[in-house]
Amino acid sequence: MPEATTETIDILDRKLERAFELMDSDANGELVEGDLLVLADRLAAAFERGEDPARKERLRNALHRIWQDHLAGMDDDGNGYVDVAEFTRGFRAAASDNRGKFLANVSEVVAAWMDLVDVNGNGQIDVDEYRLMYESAFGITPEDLEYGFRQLDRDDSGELDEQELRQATEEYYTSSNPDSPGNWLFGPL
Ligand SMILES: [Ca+2]
Ligand SMILES: [Ca+2]
Ligand SMILES: [Ca+2]
Ligand SMILES: [Ca+2]
Repeated sequence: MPEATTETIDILDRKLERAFELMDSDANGELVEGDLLVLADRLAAAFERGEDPARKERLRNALHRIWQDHLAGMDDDGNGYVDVAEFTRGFRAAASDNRGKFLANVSEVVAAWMDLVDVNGNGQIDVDEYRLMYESAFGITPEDLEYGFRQLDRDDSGELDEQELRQATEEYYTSSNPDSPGNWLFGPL
């Protein structure tokens, strides 16, 4: 494997730190399984489609699997929680050592999340739904949102389909390229 430059290391670390912040619901820097369950409840409560218990359960199950299969084993110092350094190290390792299973598991989390956001229920995410996904969570400018959406919508159809989301998820968690469209999965970095 060629040595990565400092710059390319930073972009993947930044994305993983962003993912950590998303998952650490009480923002105390200590990731435990309870954070993921709170996250599932919070997202389900934020969207009308989350009132359907099956959708909420799907997201909880997907996050539980991430915990069980990957995160639980990342607590290297055994202090009962995963900190951001253990998380970035562990995610990098999981994405290279156990890539197929890891990507299937994170894709299921993204799909379950998108299923809450898919207001019109057509199985795809349009720009209004994409906006809805972030406006409650982050202070993102409309320009950034539109730009990010266009990055992810590779075939310019005006909708993000499952394949586009899967590709974005893979790039988000594994690519060190600062220009990867998938870097925009969770908005600007
Ligand atoms: Ca926490
Ligand atoms: Ca730890
Ligand atoms: Ca839709
Ligand atoms: Ca598309």
